[in-house]
Amino acid sequence: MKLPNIPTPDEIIDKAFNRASKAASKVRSSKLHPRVKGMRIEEVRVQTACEVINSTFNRIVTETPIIEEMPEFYQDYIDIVVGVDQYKHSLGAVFWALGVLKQIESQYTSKIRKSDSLSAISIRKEAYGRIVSVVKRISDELDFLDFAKRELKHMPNINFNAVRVVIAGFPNVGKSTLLNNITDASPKVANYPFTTQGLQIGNYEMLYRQYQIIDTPGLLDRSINDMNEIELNAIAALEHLGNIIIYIFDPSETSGFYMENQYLLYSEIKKVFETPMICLFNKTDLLADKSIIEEYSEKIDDPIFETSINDLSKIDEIKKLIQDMGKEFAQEDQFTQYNLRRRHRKE
Ligand SMILES: Nc1nc2c(ncn2[C@@H]2O[C@H](COP(=O)(O)OP(=O)(O)OP(=O)(O)O)[C@@H](O)[C@H]2O)c(=O)[nH]1
Ligand SMILES: [Mg+2]
Repeated sequence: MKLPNIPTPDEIIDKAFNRASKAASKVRSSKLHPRVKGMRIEEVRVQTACEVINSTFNRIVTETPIIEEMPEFYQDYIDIVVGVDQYKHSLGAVFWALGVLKQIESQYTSKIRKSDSLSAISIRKEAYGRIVSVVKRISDELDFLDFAKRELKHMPNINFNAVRVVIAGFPNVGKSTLLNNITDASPKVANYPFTTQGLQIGNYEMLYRQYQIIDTPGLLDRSINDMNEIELNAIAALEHLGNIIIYIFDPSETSGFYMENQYLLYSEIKKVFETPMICLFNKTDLLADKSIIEEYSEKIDDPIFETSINDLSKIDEIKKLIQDMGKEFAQEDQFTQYNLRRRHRKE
């Protein structure tokens, strides 16, 4: 997500006062009558300083997306990464400063106009003091918005018109390897758990429909209260993004996790989310006998595939199943987009 640049309070104030001085110099070299010139100089300084700051603040509030208007996944993501309350509070503070600066501008310019050249200077100084204190007063909020900009830069780009498939499972079971084989994405794959730090996304198109595959970091069968930011984002993806969940088991247990625990997590996901699921028993190349697959297959009602990194023949079957299961999702959106594109081309 691209958020606006946030200058520091000192940068904001320096820029405003510099511009104000330049505007004042123009008045100073003008042909105004000396009796009004002094007042006009101070009036222009206050006016310019307020306007310059307000144009920065205006840019910040208009370019920062309104949380409530975003899809739920983004709202959750922002909440997990930086905190929605603080985000709203900080934006509210910038709104507040905008309003106060407008008041200062009209109040002090009118005071200056009613004064004489000498007292105009002290009125302007008072206005400057108030301007500085308003900007400093929201320095924590500006600081937060700058932090949010950096943190949210890598927020994943979700295609809400695509059929979205979320890959879930324990760490190291082969989730990113599957994403790699199914789409054009090249996620990091390594032989130790927790390789995937954030959400990895890959896309493909099949028969005019778009598919987005979202690879999540490994989850453990533990309570939501014990989860870290990375795991919470994976849960947010399961909750708001997945039209379909692919759950990967590692029956070889070379990932370092017992099948029983992997099954517990699967049951938990099944209980909490109503999303249709596909199950993969992966790393079958490492299995001497398949009794463990048979044992767990009996407890699972969802479609099951036996997969292995050495045998990609199942990938097409999995894609075909995703296509069938995904028929009911996003179809209207897809057609609207398609028709719009066609109409656009005709015009
Ligand atoms: N032998 C074998 N190794 C596999 C298979 N699938 C994946 N691996 C290996 O298992 C390791 C982990 O694979 P990843 O795809 O990174 O696993 P992940 O589930 O994404 O792991 P996290 O992102 O840490 O949760 C890598 O070394 C893969 O090469 C398979 O079918 N057979
Ligand atoms: Mg991974």
